[in-house]
Amino acid sequence: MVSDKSPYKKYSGSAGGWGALASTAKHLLRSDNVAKNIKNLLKTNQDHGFDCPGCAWGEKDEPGRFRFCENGAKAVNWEATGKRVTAQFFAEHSVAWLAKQSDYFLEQQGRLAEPVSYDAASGHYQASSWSQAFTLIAEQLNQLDSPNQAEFYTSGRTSNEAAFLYQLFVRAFGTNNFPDCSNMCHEASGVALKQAIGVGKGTVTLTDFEHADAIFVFGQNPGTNHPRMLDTLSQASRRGANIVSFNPLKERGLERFTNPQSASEMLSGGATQISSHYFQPNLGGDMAAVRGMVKVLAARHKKAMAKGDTVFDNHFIAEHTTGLESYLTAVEATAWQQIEQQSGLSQAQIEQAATLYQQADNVIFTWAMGITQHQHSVATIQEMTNLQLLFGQVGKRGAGLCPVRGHSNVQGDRTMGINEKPDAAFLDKLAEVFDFAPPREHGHNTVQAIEAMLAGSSKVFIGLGGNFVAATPDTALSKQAMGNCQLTVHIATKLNRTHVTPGKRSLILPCLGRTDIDQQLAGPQQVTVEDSFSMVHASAGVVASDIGEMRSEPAIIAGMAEATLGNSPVNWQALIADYSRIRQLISQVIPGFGDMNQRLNAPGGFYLGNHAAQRIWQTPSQQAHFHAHELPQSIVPASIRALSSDKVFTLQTLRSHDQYNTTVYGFDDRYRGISGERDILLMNPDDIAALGLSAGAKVDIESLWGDDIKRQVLGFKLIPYDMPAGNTAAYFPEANALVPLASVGHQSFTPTSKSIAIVVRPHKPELKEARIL
Ligand SMILES: Nc1nc2c(c(=O)[nH]1)N[C@H]1C(S)=C(S)[C@@H](COP(=O)(O)OP(=O)(O)OC[C@H]3O[C@@H](n4cnc5c(=O)[nH]c(N)nc54)[C@H](O)[C@@H]3O)O[C@H]1N2
Ligand SMILES: Nc1nc2c(c(=O)[nH]1)N[C@H]1C(S)=C(S)[C@@H](COP(=O)(O)OP(=O)(O)OC[C@H]3O[C@@H](n4cnc5c(=O)[nH]c(N)nc54)[C@H](O)[C@@H]3O)O[C@H]1N2
Ligand SMILES: [Mo]
Repeated sequence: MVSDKSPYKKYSGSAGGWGALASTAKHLLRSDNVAKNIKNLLKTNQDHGFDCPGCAWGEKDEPGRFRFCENGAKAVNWEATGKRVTAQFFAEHSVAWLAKQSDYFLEQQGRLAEPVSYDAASGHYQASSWSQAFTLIAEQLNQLDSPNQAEFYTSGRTSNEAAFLYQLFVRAFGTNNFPDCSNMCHEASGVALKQAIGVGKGTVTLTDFEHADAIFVFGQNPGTNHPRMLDTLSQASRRGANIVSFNPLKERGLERFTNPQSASEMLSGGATQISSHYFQPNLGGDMAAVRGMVKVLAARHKKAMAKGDTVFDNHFIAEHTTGLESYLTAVEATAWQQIEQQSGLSQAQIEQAATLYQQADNVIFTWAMGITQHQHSVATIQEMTNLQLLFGQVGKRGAGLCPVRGHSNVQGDRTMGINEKPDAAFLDKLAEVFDFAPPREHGHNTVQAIEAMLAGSSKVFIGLGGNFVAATPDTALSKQAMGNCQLTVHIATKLNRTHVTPGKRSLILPCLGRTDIDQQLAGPQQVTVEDSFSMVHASAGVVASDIGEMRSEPAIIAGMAEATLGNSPVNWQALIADYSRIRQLISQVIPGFGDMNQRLNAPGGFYLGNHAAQRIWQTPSQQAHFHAHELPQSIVPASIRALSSDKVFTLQTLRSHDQYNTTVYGFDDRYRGISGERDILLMNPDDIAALGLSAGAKVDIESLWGDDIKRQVLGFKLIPYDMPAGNTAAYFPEANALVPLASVGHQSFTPTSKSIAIVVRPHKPELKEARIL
């Protein structure tokens, strides 16, 4: 689809292969710690090594394989840099100066090495001792009118041990204000699945992929974001399983893959085709597409029943589900015209997808951000679940539902209680084990936290990892929210945008990363994480870094807790001496974690179990639920379209191959054929022509929301790309300035980062930009 005249060349290679190895080598050699980094990579995801901080895909316990991918290598490499950001660095550079530097520059400065405290008078961060830092935090927290005036953010790299201690500290302090990265990520999956099947997690294990006859991949770019998943998919493809992708963009990793672990593929220049079928729906069109598939299958079922045969799994439906009738009524009432228009797929294409589905005995659905970051994401995931329930594809081998998580322990953090809406049973257990009254009132999610900080009602922000102002929507507003706070505290490995957007007072507290050896009184410590398949396993750093003043996350949490609460409800420092004591507490509180310390010794860790996978439905009715939602009227509401006389496009904000969320490793997006730039807008070539523009033209992008805020980014380069007309794509975090804070998913409150209404105009250099990054 990219024309020959375009300055952009399609990537001709397969995903993975020599291109990935060459890139891995380039990143390794560019680093200043080559030998150490190679040692690190060999320990990635092995027993007695650390869990890859790259993503939450699982690993089977097979000896002799290396278990890292190109992008995991980048993540490890970036953490293991020998460069250090010291108090001296901050003496040389004011916060105002740092705030003008790029995200790439901030990241490049190296590991944060010493605690520092912001001095508003001089505009610099200055050296601080750990005890001064903890004292300041305790003073500020204890002088609040209410514990609900503080926000405790978590990013999903945090270990189970740190997450458990953090939630205990915060609840003992008295609030459930736990905004976390999950609110911007798989929240919709958790909400939708909990209502439908009683658990907010996926139902499959890695072994199920070996028995699936069809794997439907919705809204996900594994070649970049879960590269180890390509290994699993290519094995399934070689076995003859159909892999059916739904993605508006042609993504190379979903097309073909050369496994760097396969000598024969590498040497022969061979590749495995990944997707047997590739459908390109409109952004937000998946619910309509699945509704269409069900419409086709329901008609076939009706016919079959008339002949005494069946298409659906009647036995499963009768025994395990409720709500079928009203769902099928809703399906019947949905017109093909709406289905085709919203999905962007023809009835014939949808029939083909339905046939592929019907022909497979065992079907797995996987999905990621292309499904979860829309207004109707919960409804879409429930629609996908409905289809799986109709065929009894939940709770049998080789089949099920698989939300592919992002951050390497985002699922575990939730399991440990990082949740602004904890359930009563969990709070009861905390009360029983620790003998205090945890707060019952629901706390703030990420968007509500920003609103509270903007309103001045929340005054302290503590961030356990992450990069809040760059990751959240409406960049200008999030920065203002952060600046409003009395105190902002950042527990982090690397300098980022949030740290140079301080509150009136601010602390940066440097912590150890996954790869570092964590030495405590009882010796080197391990922590645990949970992957997308509910496997809990140990992770222990292997590198004796020059850690300077860095402390582990659990130690920093214990320091804050002790200063704020004293030795209540636990002796915090005693827990830090030996993390197995934290795990003993986890065993007492969290279901499924009994005997955690012993069970960790099993190779590959232990499986938490999943009631839905056993067909035990922990819903109020004890049944799995069909949900009957109406399709949205349109993806961009008519009232928003009416705000401009220009053509309105839908914009998704996504990741390039050279970034980890807000961390920019480089400026290339190899598989999409883009190099050396990030301020780009991918667009269908016919749309570019219809705008009277050509490939490479610079444009200004404004989003439409209907309030009095002007949200625009300027001077983005148009790149023609194989995608349906009317849809566009730009990189996050640069395009975050376009995402309106109030535009969130129903029930999930997730910012709608994959469906933003925009207008695109030729670039006018004299305009002033809303983006402040
Ligand atoms: N290297 C690397 N690995 C990562 C990350 C990273 O930044 N870098 N981030 C981690 C995190 S936190 C997460 S959550 C995951 C993210 O993993 P992904 O969800 O793969 O990440 P995105 O780049 O947001 O890609 C979204 C994909 O969905 C498609 N898409 C967008 N909208 C729609 C839609 O409406 N329908 C359909 N069918 N498709 C759509 C896009 O074209 C794109 O291919 O990756 C994790 N792993
Ligand atoms: N427009 C748009 N916005 C999005 C998304 C999108 O697709 N589009 N995706 C959303 C998603 S899925 C997510 S998950 C969020 C991500 O939001 P976050 O999790 O907040 O962001 P990250 O970029 O992953 O955080 C990177 C920072 O974490 C710190 N860090 C790294 N490792 C460690 C560690 O081991 N410990 C500690 N304490 N700190 C560490 C470093 O300082 C680094 O700068 O962004 C969301 N925002
Ligand atoms: Mo994520």
